[in-house]
Amino acid sequence: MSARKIIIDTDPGQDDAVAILLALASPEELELLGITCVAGNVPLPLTSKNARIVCEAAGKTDVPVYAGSKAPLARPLITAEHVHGQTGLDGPELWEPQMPLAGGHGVDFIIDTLRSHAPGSVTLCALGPLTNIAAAFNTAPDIIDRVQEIVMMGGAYFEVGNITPAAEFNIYVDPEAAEIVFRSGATITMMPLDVTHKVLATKPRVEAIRALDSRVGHFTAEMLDFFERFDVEKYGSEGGPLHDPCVIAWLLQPALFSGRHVNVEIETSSALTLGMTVADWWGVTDRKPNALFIGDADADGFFKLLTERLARL
Ligand SMILES: [Ca+2]
Repeated sequence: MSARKIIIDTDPGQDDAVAILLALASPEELELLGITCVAGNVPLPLTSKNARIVCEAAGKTDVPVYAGSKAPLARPLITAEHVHGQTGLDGPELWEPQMPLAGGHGVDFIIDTLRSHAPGSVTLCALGPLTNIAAAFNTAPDIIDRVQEIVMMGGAYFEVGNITPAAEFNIYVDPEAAEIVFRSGATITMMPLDVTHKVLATKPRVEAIRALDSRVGHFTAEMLDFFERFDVEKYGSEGGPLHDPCVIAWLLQPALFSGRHVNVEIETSSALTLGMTVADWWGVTDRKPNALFIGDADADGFFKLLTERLARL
């Protein structure tokens, strides 16, 4: 079987970085056509720099990295330095990347790539606010039917919100973009906090990655050392949740996950619940299912996969 073609749309972010590394370590299954960066965890100049640092850490500098949208579609940007640190990648010692940014806008890259490949042959992996993907759908509605699948990290239902009591960060930052994507008719698999909060980088799991004793192993372990602080303090959990890598792990080993096809609508107006992903888990409406809402994961299996793949870099 040939590798599945993917674009990673991202706002690195330590967990984004681990997701990118997992994809770069899996060329048999995933052909990474390009990385498009979006403003989210930190502003665009930092996310587009961090994505290149991650590629350089992996020694994979031939992947084009594009800068995309610098602000949400209709709102001022909200960032999350309180989780990710001032750089977005706090933890390891960072460097100025040698890799240049690819020429052109990330949104144009998404449009051009979907138009130039066979319909149904390119998967979009969305690891940040959905601004770039919504902007691409707005500009070029013809590409929506050409998307194989959108696999995204975002939202929450039973687990409720992290940035507000009701909303998860990626959706809250750009709810209008999320609404466009969820109403687009594209095939969507979502990794909400309900599942990502079960995939915790506990001490023994981080130490297994550090014990790889490679550049990538140390880089990853040092990011996770920093990243766990926020969640350990807030939730009393045993480590930081590896939100975004769930997206890539799903593509590699879907059997690690389980969920339900449900209807998910995005709240875009309420001051109280803005950005909430209203998931009809119990089927109490006649709204048509539009997303596979993942609710559970085999966390040990996930870390076995991650550690084994990082060892290849
Ligand atoms: Ca992210």
